[in-house]
Amino acid sequence: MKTVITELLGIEYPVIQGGMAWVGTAELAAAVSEAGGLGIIGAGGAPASWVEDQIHKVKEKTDKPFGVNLMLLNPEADAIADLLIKEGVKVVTTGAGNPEKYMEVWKKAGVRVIPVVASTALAKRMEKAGADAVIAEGTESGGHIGETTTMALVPQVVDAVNIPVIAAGGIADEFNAYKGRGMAAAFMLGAKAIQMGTIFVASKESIVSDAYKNKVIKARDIDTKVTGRTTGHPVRCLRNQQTREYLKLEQEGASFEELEKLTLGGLRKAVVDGDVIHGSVMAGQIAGLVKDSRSCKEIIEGICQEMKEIILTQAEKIGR
Ligand code: TUI
Repeated sequence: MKTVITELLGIEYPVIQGGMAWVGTAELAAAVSEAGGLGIIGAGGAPASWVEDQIHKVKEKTDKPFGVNLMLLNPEADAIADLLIKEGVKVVTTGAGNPEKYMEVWKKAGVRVIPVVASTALAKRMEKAGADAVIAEGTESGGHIGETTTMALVPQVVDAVNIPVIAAGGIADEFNAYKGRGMAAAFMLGAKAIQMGTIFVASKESIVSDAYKNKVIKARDIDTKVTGRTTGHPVRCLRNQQTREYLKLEQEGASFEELEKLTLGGLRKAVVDGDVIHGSVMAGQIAGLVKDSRSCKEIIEGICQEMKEIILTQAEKIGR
């Protein structure tokens, strides 16, 4: 399946894995890349030494292209930015900020730079700074989010820039005769690839705890909550005791420090320890559509194969 993104990145399918902290390990990234998509190591808040180790592990597992997501609030972001060049990583996606200060060195080193944006303003800035593409991530996504929905954001970003746009947020067609419908919709909005996170959290190769996977699989459409709107760090998670307590405290006007205490280390707690009661079970609104655990190959091939068919059959129906 050829698009400008598959050509740019040297991959078989226009599917990119979301850069998920704790979840985007070497195991998942290698599985997505082996399946023909672009696997991503999620640096999250991890030290540079951990990222280095994961890069080495992916290189052992696959010869196919992979990338690293640099979460810009990471205290070791500068060191990780340098590490990516040293290790010859071909693609970097960024999140939770503006990566402008790294763009020049990355570009000089031949790294493909694909920032996640939640607005047309940042998309334009990234294009000017030399980004190869942008990921327009709607508020349906899990984790740290912007305000605008994928449906509204993607076409506006597509019109605002001349570089390719990758759509993210709310795409995870899996358990349905029309597996490719979300991807087809994204392409109709002008996207040239999709990024998915939640569906890969529940995949066979994902190392997250069974409790986390089961919570994603059991989730319904209305089961996510956004905490941290008042602190300026809105984060979407599956609702549990932690989100309930957080939202109550937030409503009562609790201090930033008090709120932070509740979520500190929360993602690790849910992913590694399997504590989905007190931990942060980050997931997107599309979790309700994820109804079983499949291999990354099944997920990617299923969605891409059915996408073209859907576009053709829908066009036929409209024509009638
Ligand atoms: O980054 C993500 N998702 C994440 S990061 C993360 S770790 C974290 N946990 C708690 C608080 C903060 C981070 C968990 N999930 N997605 C990409 C993304 N980037 N979504 C939204 C943005 C974004 C928002 C505002 C990017 C840039 C921005 O503005 C930057 C600027 O300077 O204009």
